[in-house]
Parts: sequence; structure tokens; C-alpha cells
Amino acid sequence: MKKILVPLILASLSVLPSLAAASSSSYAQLLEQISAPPPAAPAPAPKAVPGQRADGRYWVTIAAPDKRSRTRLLEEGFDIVVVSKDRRTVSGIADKALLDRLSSRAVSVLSSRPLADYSSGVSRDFPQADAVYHNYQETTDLLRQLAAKNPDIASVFSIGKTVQGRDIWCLRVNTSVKGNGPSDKPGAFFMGNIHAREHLADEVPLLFASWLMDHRNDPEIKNYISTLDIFIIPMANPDGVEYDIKDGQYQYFRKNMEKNSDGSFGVDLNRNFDSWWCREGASHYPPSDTYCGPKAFSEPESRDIRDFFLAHKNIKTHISYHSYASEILYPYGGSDEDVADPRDKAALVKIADQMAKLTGYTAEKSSALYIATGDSCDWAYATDKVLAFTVELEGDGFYPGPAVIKGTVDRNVKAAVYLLSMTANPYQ
Ligand code: 0X9
Ligand code: ZN
Repeated sequence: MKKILVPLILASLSVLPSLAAASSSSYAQLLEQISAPPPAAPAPAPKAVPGQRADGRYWVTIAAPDKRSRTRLLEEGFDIVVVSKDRRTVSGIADKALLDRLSSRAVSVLSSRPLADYSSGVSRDFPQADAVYHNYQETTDLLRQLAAKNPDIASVFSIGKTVQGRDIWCLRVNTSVKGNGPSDKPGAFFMGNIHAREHLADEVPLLFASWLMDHRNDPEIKNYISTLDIFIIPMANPDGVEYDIKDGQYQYFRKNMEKNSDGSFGVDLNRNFDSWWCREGASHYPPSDTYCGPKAFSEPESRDIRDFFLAHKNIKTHISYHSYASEILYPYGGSDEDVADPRDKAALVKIADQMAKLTGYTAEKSSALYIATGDSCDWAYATDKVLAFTVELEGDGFYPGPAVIKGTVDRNVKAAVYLLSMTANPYQ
């Protein structure tokens, strides 16, 4: 019955935008899209699916390259609305239970978003001029596409939820372990966008992930991929990001979306870690941009990142991307003290110097920028001796426009690859 209905549904919904059109996950094509001039007219708001209300269901895109797999999906109860032109993907509607079922099986879910986003007409996207930046959904979709195209080496998993219930997604590149399981291989962890308005700090690790997949067969990269455990979390504070771009206008928002005791919003996640918590460079005043929260690790996002580190003690090196100061910073930032271990100090300085050469940025001890306590990199170093760097990307503000993306990513890919080269033996 359902099989007969599908063509009718497709015909009746032929006016829908081609939501399932395959978007590219290749690094070169992503950069081409970024360099292309923005379209003259604003993109139309996503249209409501006729007759559908915002009721907890999802608009889902799934890889289904043959008829048999599409049929199986229908039998599972997946409501196929669109088959992509190349017939490789289908999009349609699923409730939460079905989406969970599909995600936990071998089915390749490429993207999913609440139907509410389609029917409410609420914009959650960048201003038109910056449309090439990736919002939360686009970031999630790209990570999933990369994993779907490289299933032998990559997987995507959530490290936990945000205040508003979004998943914080991690792409893992590991030839033997998928998802969140343990690995003995030395780990390198790249994280971005813990501060909401620093959108370039999502683009760099996200496009680095795409670059890695494109270059997976280059002998040097192949070697890192087969010997290391690489984690990439491009958007550590998705609630803040989505708020910052709400209604297509920038909100200059830095923090997470915690509702504070005084009614204000947001804790500075980079002041909420348990490293000299809420001493210098942090504020107890909730409306402040550097509000440290009511206690260390009061926030789900900082707890998720903490627990992620604690679950992966094999992580040796780390970058947290921020913007914008063109700096490579090494611990400590919460104190003028040097790290006590001279071997670690030498490695931190050496690696920071080399990453500075590769990017053209300035290397310095984090506290030289200013002392700020509760910082994620200080905590990672103090807890597990992770060689942790804050990379302050370039630009002339928080919203430097699309033109800076390519150069910034190119330069930082070089530094990230260098960090990979140091991960197995940082003290070389
Ligand atoms: O203040 C911060 O959290 C970072 N700078 S930003 O402008 N992106 O907000 C710098 C963190 C460096 N760490 C310390 N100085 N502790
Ligand atoms: Zn920042």
C-alpha cells in the first residue's frame, strides 16, 4: 500500500525545495562554495511540509542508493517524501522513536532536524552575507556525511547534551574503534566554538575534518590516521551559536544558554572548568560575559567536555579554537606560574612556536594575553598532562565575513597536521 502511495506523495510534493539534494563534503568543493559570491536574494525560508505541524517529528535524510534499501525504509515506517535526483538519498519524516531505531542500526542517517524548524518559519541561520558559515544543522550534516563516506575510518557520536538538549557531536577518525569506545592509540583532540560568536572556530576544525578525509590516502596522513585516535568537535557550544545567529542577525553572544539565578542568560564555558575556578579574569556576576557559573562544572557543556577527556585518557594533544587574536597560547592561562614539568614546558613551547610559524600567528604563554581562570586548556593540562593549546584565529572581529575562511583554514590545517605529527611522541 505504502509503495503505491509513494509516487503520489512525490508528485503532490514536487513543489518542495530539493531538500535532499546532495551537498558536498569534499574540502575543495566546500572551499569553492565559500569563495563563490553569495546569492543576490535571501534564501527562501524553509517551507512547511503541507499538513504537518511541529509535533516532535523530524525531517530526515538517509542514504538509500538502491530500491531495496528504500523499500526496507518504507517497511520500517519511514515516510519517504523526496528521492534525490541521483537516487542515492531519500528524505522524509520520522518520529523520534523511529529516528533512534534507524540511527542505531546500519542505516546511514545523513541528517535530521526537527520538523518544527520547517513549519515555524523561525530563522536559525547566518545573515545572508555569511551564509557559507555552517550553522549547527549544517555542521552536524557535514560531520555525518564525512563519516558516511568514510565508514572504515570515521564515525560520529555525541559526547553529551547541552542546556537546551542539543547533542555535541564528535567526529572520530580511528581505523579500529568506532563511536565512543576506548583506544590505546595516542589521541589528538580538536575542539571549536566553545564561545558562541567565534564562528570561524567552527569552520576551522570542521573543514579540517573534511580535508583529512580528502587526504586520507596521502602517505603521511594515512600514517596518522592508522596510528592515531583523532577527535574533532567543531561546535562545543551549539546552543550559544544558534542563539547568536537567531533571526539572521548577530547577537554578539559568547556564553551558553543557561538561565541564571537572576534571570540573565549564559555562563562563560571557558571560565567554568575546575582550574583555579573563578579567581582572576572571571566574574561571579551572572550577566557578565565572563561569568564563571555558580560552581566549577555547573554547566552540561563543560561537564560533557570534562567527561569526554576523562573517558579518553589516551588524548595527548589538544587545540581549542577561538577567535580572534592570531595567537597560539599554551598553559597556564589562569596563573603566571609555568607548568612545573620542564619537559612538558619545552614541548609546549616548541609545538606552539612551530604552529606559530605555520600560521603566521604569535606564540606565547596564555597568561601573557591575560590571566583568566577556569579555562578548558589549563584544566586538560593540569588533569591529564594533555599538551593543550588555545588557538586564537585571525580576523578583524567576531564576524570577519566569508573571505577570511579559506586562508584561515589553509594555514590552520598545516598547524593541525603538525600537531598530529607530534602526537605519538610530543617530546621528540
Ligand atoms: O578569554 C578567553 O577565554 C580566550 N579569549 S577569547 O577572546 N576567545 O575569549 C582566551 C583564553 C586563553 N586563556 C587564558 N588566557 N586563560
Ligand atoms: Zn573565545
